[in-house]
Amino acid sequence: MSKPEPSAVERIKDQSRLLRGTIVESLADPLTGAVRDDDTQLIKFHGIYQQDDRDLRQERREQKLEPAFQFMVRARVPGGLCTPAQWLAFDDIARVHANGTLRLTTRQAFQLHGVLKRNLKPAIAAINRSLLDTLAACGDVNRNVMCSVLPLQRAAYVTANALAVALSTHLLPHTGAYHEIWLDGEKVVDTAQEVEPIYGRLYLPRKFKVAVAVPPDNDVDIYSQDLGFVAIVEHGAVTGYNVLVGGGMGTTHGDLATYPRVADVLGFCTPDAALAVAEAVVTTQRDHGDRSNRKHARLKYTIEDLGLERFRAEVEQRAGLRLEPPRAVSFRDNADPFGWRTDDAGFHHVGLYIPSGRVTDDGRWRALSGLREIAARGLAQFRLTANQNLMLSDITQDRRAEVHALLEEYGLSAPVSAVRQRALACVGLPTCALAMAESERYAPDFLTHIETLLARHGLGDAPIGIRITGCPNGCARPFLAEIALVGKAPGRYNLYVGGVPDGSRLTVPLRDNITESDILEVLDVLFARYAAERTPAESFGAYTRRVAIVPAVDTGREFAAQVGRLTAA
Ligand code: SRM
Ligand code: SF4
Repeated sequence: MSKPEPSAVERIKDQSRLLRGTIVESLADPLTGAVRDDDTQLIKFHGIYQQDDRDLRQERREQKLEPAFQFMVRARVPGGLCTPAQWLAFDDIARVHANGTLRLTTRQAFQLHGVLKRNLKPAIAAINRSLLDTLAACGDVNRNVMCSVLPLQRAAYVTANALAVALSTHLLPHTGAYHEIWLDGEKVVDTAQEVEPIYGRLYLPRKFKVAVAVPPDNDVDIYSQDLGFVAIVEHGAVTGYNVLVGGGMGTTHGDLATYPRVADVLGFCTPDAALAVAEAVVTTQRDHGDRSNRKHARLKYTIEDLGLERFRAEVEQRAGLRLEPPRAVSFRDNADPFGWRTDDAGFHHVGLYIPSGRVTDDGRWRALSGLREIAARGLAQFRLTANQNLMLSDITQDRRAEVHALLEEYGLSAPVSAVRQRALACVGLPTCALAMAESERYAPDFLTHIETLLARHGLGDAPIGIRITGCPNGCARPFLAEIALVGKAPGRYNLYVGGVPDGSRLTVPLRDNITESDILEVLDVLFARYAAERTPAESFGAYTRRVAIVPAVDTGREFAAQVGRLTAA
């Protein structure tokens, strides 16, 4: 059988001279707000997406104008840890070069929206001056490396965070393109001589995601990552990591060959072996991943195709070591910690709720202004969480009262229901080109309906995890939620239930393509039963599985089979 043709993106990467393409020429073209077609793929590796304001599409079409092109810029923040000075820098960049809001993402990164082409270079230069950058925040490379945020066992968290930073640095592309294009760095004279030691000139077949978790917190949703390191902590110190591989969320409506997948446990490695193991996993994916079908190119499919045993053997051979049997771990929760905590070294931390990660000023809730003030006074470190929230951390005893007062003054400690605190919603409309339905803009209203329903059934404080996405790509990791809505068309969603609070099990497809009133009707019945029949401390997701409201679905293929049954019905 002949080898399938590489995908169009492979051709673009191949001809790009290590990610240069014609980005410089695209930026210089004053006749359009867009970049050239091939460059739209290449700028992703530089942390940029070309978008247009979808709210304005129709009007602009009628006026025979080109779409309102603008760019989303994503900055890598390894482990989500950002200094007050960096927070201030992003606050400033958002006002001067973007739409005046900051967006904290589900991967602990910053996103700026609404950046015009002419503002890209100054924005990226300013980000780099803050000692963060946008290189490899998107594209077929390793993305922002995540790490649990709550440093209660301080030494273990410092080690875990250091690993996240080391992984991020180790897996960065080596091309000089980024510095040349955005920072006026010296031009590489002969790009043919330039090498990408880990990726090679075609980079990876698809995006790649890594996280480090510190049990019992699974705030980074470790089972959804291509590669996860689970810290094994003994007597306060990290003795090694369980290595997880092959998690992923993305699916395509109507394509049963695509499915979300919970990561497998590959084995245990010592701390000094972690980088070698990571590199071996990455290069195995580089060499074995599917380069013809991008819908089948993530590591999860490579592992399904190779089999876990062969995959492990390949990784061990490349890393030059044997993985040990995994250690026993148990996770408590994949949500963020909220409110005040004190770690074992006496530092204080406070988890703040940021609705869908959008930092802005909205009535009495003035996050943009309040957080700027806290940053300006240098009162705390800023930890972006994997659930779009923020932890102000490392606050000393003598500054705690001052932080507390500022949080009150700016409305940031106003009480919020448990269900709202745990909710995630992806960006969706109007910026996301792939959105089929509203998500971030819909979440507040939908959650109000849910709060009403829960109250009606005496479940007011039930901490049920709800996640909404505007399409099945899974950016808010919906397929690990207790309840998920996934956009199918304007005002229509697929409904899923049955994930569990520790983030270890997939949701189960329950209804296809239904409206808000249908969703609320289904949930009304389920909440009534849950209120009456749950066992003490039983989560909503675990309940739906126990009483078999949903069929058993644990693997990606079972998930796809259930989608097939639903859509055929
Ligand atoms: Fe995502 C594409 C937003 C986390 C799976 N994601 C996109 C794009 C760039 C749309 C596009 O390609 O044109 C979205 C930009 C929207 C906008 O206007 O800002 C987008 N993804 C996001 C963010 C901002 C969601 C959020 O509300 O926070 C998250 C940014 C993370 C970051 O800082 O790097 C984000 N995306 C995720 C996650 C969650 C995670 O990584 O933990 C996933 C699921 C996990 C996974 O990858 O399996 C995710 N995004 C996708 C996919 C589907 C990938 C797949 O395997 O099929 C796409 C589409 C694609 O790659 O083709 C996508
Ligand atoms: Fe866009 Fe879909 Fe991701 Fe939401 S899940 S941000 S709609 S790609």
